[in-house]
Amino acid sequence: MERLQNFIDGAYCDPVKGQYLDNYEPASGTVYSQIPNSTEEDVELAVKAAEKAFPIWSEMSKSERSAILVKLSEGIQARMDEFVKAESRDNGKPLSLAAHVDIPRAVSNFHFFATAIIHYASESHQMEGVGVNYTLRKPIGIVGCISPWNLPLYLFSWKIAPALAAGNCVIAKPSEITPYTAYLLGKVAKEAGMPDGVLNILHGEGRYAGDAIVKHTKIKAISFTGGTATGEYIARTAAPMFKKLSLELGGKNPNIIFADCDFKEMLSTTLRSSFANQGQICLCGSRIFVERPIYDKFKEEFVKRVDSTVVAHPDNPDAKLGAVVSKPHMEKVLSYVELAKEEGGTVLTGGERVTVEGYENGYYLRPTVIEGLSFDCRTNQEEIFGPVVTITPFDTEEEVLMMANSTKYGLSATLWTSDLKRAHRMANELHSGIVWINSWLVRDLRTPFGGMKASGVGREGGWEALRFFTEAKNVFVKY
Ligand code: TXE
Repeated sequence: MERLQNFIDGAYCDPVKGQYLDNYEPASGTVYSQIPNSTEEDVELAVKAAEKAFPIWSEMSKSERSAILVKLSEGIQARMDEFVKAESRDNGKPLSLAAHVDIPRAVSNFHFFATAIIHYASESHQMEGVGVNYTLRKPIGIVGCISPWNLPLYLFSWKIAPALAAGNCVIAKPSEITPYTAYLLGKVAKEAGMPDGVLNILHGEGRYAGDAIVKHTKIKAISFTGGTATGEYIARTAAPMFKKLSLELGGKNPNIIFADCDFKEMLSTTLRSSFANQGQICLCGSRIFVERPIYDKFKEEFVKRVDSTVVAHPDNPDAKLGAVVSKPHMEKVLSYVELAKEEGGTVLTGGERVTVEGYENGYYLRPTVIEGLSFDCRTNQEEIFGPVVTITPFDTEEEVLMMANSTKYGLSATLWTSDLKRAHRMANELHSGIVWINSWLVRDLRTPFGGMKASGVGREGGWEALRFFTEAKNVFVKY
């Protein structure tokens, strides 16, 4: 059985206490490797390595750091096939999705921040006749990056790239459910010439390794992506320590469809925004609101397309959906289908486990569409994070805005209409950090990324990320 290792101080190493976790392959439901279940002793080793490396890394010129991050980006690109297979095997997503989305985006994340840091400048404020202010934006020091299992390397790199570019040393922990691509990254960083101790990658459960990172007094900022409940726990722990916190949490995103939309384009995009990555993207539009005049037409067309969606082994080139990430998560999603029925919903299609021949123990679910629920029932208020959407008709803008804004979340929203005035009006009123009009998941890495309310605190992307990973210092000089 392959045993993964932590990557600390530029070398792979076993966990100090010798504890390991089983790592499952969702497509077959079998254990295929083991990972360190790291403890505070491992975090301490990583912090010591990061402390030693910080002067070297932070005093490097931006262009030197940039060059190393470009090489890191190119290193992943050169190993595309290895990373794609590893990601798909670890997460259960179709190989095609890992190949077209996950790993190319990880390559882009490193390349984007390798170039952004070159242009990252700070301000100066002139006080006529008195003096001049200049702002220094210096690296924080040692930062912690903790990421989830749904887009493993994509979100892992989305955090560590700006942290490294800004000159920080990083203690990073991927999800214990999908550790493999982060594990591979260690050697790529080494080969890219990253000094030992700059990037430290630890594996293990959030309650042990994750908690130890959050609690360590020398780790001055935490960038976290994951569940809202976990984010709340981390905030309670880190707040009294006055750590900088970036929290990217859950979502329950509305997909609002007006009768005047481009129906064909809306339908094909809505299939993606509903079920991409088995619905395990916090940006998925899981609550679909359809203006009444086209509700029946939408329902008939959408359900027909969902019915013909191929759920198969991730290696199958026809697979639109692979396996969901774990058995507990599969059971959680199925429990929400049962809840929906109890709340009065009608399952129009899906709602059950799929048996894929030869992989009977894999975690496969049919994409599911449910109608007839009230907008404020639990199924429509709580995050399911699986291939399950609800559809609900509406009559007026006011009504759909009220329903869309009724959850505790505020991450993203999608809006389909040909009426430009209505589009701007709605975008302005929706409680979300991101609004896609006549599109979904179009991403410009320069834009502020994140949500409001229970979807998180702070923003990632572009200058937002570089500002998070630096401390601003205002210096005034008298003439
Ligand atoms: O989250 P968890 P998961 C959300 C998504 C879903 C959840 C799925 O909505 O609810 O994340 O990811 C570590 N101290 N988003 O189940 O359990 C854990 O080991 C420190 C939203 O993985 O919160 C893992 O590495 N760390 C997001 C990471 O936290 C702890 C996009 C996430 O685990 C910890 C993706 C603790 N006490 C998923 N407990 C967005 N908004 O972009 C756990 N961890």
